[in-house]
Amino acid sequence: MVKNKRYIIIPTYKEAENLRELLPILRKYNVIIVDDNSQDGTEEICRKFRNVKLIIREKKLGLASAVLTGIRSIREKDASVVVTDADFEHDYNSIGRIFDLLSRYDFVEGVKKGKRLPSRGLISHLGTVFVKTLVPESKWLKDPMSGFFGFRLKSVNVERIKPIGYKIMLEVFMNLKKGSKKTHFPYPYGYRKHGKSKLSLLVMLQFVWQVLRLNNYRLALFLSIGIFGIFFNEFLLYEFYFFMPLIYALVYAIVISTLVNFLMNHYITFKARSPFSSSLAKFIGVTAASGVINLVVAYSLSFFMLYLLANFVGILIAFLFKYVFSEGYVWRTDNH
Ligand SMILES: Nc1nc2c(ncn2[C@@H]2O[C@H](COP(=O)(O)OP(=O)(O)O)[C@@H](O)[C@H]2O)c(=O)[nH]1
Ligand SMILES: [Mg+2]
Repeated sequence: MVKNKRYIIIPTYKEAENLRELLPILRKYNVIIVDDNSQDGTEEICRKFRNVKLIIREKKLGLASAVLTGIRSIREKDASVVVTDADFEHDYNSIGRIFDLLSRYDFVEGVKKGKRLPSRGLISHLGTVFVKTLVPESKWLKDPMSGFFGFRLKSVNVERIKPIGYKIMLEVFMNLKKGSKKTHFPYPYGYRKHGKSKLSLLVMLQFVWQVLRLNNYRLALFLSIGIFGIFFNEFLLYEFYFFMPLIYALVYAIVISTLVNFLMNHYITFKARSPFSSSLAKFIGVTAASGVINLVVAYSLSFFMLYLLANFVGILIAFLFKYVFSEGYVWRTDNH
């Protein structure tokens, strides 16, 4: 290995041809290749380089866990680490500058600049919106789907990282220690030289699961509390209607169930992460707006489909609206 504390981690699966061209340009650094038993000549190529440490895992276990295996293998506590790929999509000429930045920062995010294939650009854009909505703490990241980044080993709670799927940068970022200094680093995005991408439907589903986990299942709680609210509202209406006219019974049932919905979300889903009174005021506004959205969508769609189905679509859209605004406005958090 090289006598400096600069480590590059590259997860690989069937990248022998790319590695043949890549390893000669990384001689200045300690390179850790975590390969998932590709059996394509990767081993022979790596053995030719004294600065390369090769870790071979038994079988294909995923990109994120490969990177974590690499991180755990570093003995020097004050090491700087850059994570990259083997297929020339990342800009290897920038690695030196990322290491330089790591003398002043704890975390450097590689941000793609330049055009991409339209289909991949769209998937990546949707993924970005999805993460930023459900995990507000990730808002600082410009390219949360990126796999090109650097960090100081001692600034990360490595033992807390739970690797799943592809998005290891997001996981490292979420486990940065408090007060870490971060910066962005734009780099020109390249095209894969040899072989093909390992991105699959399974990997995309793992990403959705990862985001729901980082979201602490707030979306699921919000939905459950909402469904409970429907039954609670009906129950109240049924009881009140025994001793008051329907219009009053409706008003009481709606007001009480809306307030209970607020209290449950305030204390359970969002764990009182913003002040009670301002959250309540915003919640009432958002609830009213979502009612209007439900009405407008249901009425417009009723010209094209059964009114019950139209209303169901209206309820879904209103629900999504309400959740997005609960997360980013009613109970907005300014962490990170
Ligand atoms: N060890 C390991 N590496 C992987 C795995 N999946 C992908 N990689 C590597 O991770 C890097 C990025 O993967 P790639 O398929 O190019 O993803 P894309 O750039 O998002 O299309 C490449 O170097 C891959 O060889 C895996 O399951 N295990
Ligand atoms: Mg790639």
